[in-house]
Amino acid sequence: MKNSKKTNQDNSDGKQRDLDLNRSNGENQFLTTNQGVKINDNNNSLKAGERGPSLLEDFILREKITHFDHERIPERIVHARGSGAHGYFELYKTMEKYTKAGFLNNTSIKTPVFVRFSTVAGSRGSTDLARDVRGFAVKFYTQEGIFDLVGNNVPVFFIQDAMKFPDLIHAVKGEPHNEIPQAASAHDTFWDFISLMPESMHMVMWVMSDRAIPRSLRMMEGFGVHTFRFVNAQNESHFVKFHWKPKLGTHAVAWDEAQKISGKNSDFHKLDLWEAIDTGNFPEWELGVQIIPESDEHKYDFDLLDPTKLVPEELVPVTIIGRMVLDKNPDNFFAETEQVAFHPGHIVPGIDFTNDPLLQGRLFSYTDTQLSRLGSPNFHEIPINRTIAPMHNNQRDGHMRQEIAVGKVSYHPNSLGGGCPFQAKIDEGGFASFNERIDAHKIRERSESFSDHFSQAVLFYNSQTPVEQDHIANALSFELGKVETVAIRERMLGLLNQVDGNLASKVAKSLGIPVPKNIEKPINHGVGADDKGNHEPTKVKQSIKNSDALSMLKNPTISNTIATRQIAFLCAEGVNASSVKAMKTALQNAGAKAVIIAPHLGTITSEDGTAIPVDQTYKIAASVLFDGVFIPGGKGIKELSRIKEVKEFINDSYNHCKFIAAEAEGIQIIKTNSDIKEKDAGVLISNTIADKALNTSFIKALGRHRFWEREKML
Ligand code: HDD
Repeated sequence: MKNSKKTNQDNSDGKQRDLDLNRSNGENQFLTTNQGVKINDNNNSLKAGERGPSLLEDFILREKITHFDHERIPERIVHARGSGAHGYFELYKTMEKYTKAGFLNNTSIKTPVFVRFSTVAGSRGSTDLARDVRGFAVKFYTQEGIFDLVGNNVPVFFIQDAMKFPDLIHAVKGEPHNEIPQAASAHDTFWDFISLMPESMHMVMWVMSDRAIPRSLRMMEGFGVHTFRFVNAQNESHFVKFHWKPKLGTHAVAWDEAQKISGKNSDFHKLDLWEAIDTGNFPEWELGVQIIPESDEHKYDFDLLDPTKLVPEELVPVTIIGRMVLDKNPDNFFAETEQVAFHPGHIVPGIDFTNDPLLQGRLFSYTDTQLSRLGSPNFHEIPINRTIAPMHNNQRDGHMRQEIAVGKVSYHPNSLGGGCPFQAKIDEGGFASFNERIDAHKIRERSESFSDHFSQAVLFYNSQTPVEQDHIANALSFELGKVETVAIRERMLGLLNQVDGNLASKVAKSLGIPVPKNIEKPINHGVGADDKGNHEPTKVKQSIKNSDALSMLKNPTISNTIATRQIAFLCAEGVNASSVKAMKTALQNAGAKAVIIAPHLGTITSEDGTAIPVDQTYKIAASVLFDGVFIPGGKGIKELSRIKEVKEFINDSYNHCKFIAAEAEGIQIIKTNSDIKEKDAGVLISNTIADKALNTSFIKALGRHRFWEREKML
């Protein structure tokens, strides 16, 4: 099937054309069985008499029920909940100097991609707004085969060695006796494990930061995490770290907001991505690389092979090399988003692995998990997974095999098939692993260069703004407050104290216990890099003290656009139409969306008799689902004082540090109908109807996303 597209050079819609072969549409068609027999009655089973038992011979009923009974497959062991989208990647400038990968050499090729974003810990039906890492997996359908960049929205990982991965996941998932809690790390087993694994401290800082509660999947960074290799045509290798930088900036919600969103709309992120693509607001990321020559392998005060470390952008700048645009929603969630199978081991010539022990373990795990999840070694034939590059080999048979391989030869070498399919020489595109020299003893140990567990946790914490540091302390107070075992809380305070004394004291205060002076070593293992007590955690002096790129609020790539932001207009009968229209137009011109909320659906009538269509009622809308609030003027607007949801709406917006604007009579609603006592710079008001200056300053303010300074006033 797929061989018909082998010579395709215009790659941009190559995958879509490939998927067309499997797309079906029942429009204007008869209903049939799976065998193509037209069905005459889809409402009644075949019975012995009107009130009699169903007959076994009813092949239509049996087929329908049997298929239904087998509709589910095991959910992913991690990253079970996800959202997918199609798109393309295009290169800005050739990377030929570093890699021979075709899609990174030729700027005229648009490479089709399929992306799946996910949470990690929760089940398929869990909330989008869990405090969690987000998966950021990209499948590039290149002309030389599939390249999967299976990353996260956090650039480091909890553990250094894949040997600990099952332990980490067992600890974070719902506890085995009662499967509680769902999609949450705030429980004993997770923090028990973490408190015994100081190597996790850097990642813990990220996960306790607002990075773990993104405003949108479209507004988060992505990272390949491990150090990979680029290999060029001369067989020279460079180390490389991959970064995705969102065009809309990196933004988060507040923790209280996240919890409320989970109740109001647990599909918040999924829907946001879907609607953005559906309305033509295609999300976009730039791909950046940090390239490090082989000769610099030992230059840094951390080990490039240690996945709990990042390479600060101040040491090695990120070079932007291309962009990815997501421009098409999947047609079918199960066929595409659920069945897509990523694997860090899917690489193409020009890209290679390093000896990062976490990456090495992943190389085994992903095929293995697809075998149990998708049920067959033929999962590469599922449409979303199949390559658009030519594919021929001597692998045969197995469950659900689709390919009809012709001929009698299925081995190599052969003479009967003329030696085909034949091996490719390197200059014909054949993959050859980078010929790194390895001369070593077999050992089960970690390198001493992996034993600094705190320096980058400190670097991350010190690089945050005071607001962000407060959020980390609050998150830790929440999480450890839910931990029941006091010894675990104490051990965590001991570890936090090694990151920052002030942070540990703040959390200790909330937990009502002192920061322990000496942490007692847990009885089961040394709190060291290995169980043999070798390489106790050490703090290495970092060559840099601060990295702005680590802070969401200081990040130099932060974007001030308000494109696709949703702004709630609190309206009622008798609103001033000009006030609504002027602000709506100004927001729309800046790319944002005005959502009219009123006591009932249909239309409301303005002061001057204009009918204004209503988008949502106060029973449905909630502040946490919006980015900002506008209360227009108009005599009828005082009616809002009688609607109890309005008060909650305004107070939540205020408490979550959102920008609020009000005009004329709308100001009175803020004054009398909320807890906002003092004017602050995040509340913008004007007595004039359709005030251009107010509209402009509101748009500018919304570009800052949040008025976090307000937290100090609350
Ligand atoms: Fe993993 C899924 C990312 C370590 C084993 N992982 C999975 C997905 C992402 C990541 C984004 C979801 C892919 C999708 O949307 O289908 N995983 C990471 C990152 C890691 C990491 C960035 C560290 C840097 N993972 C990791 C280790 C192991 C696994 C160390 C095992 C040794 N991961 C899996 C898995 C999953 C998976 C069990 C579950 C579903 C799947 O693979 O397809 O094999």
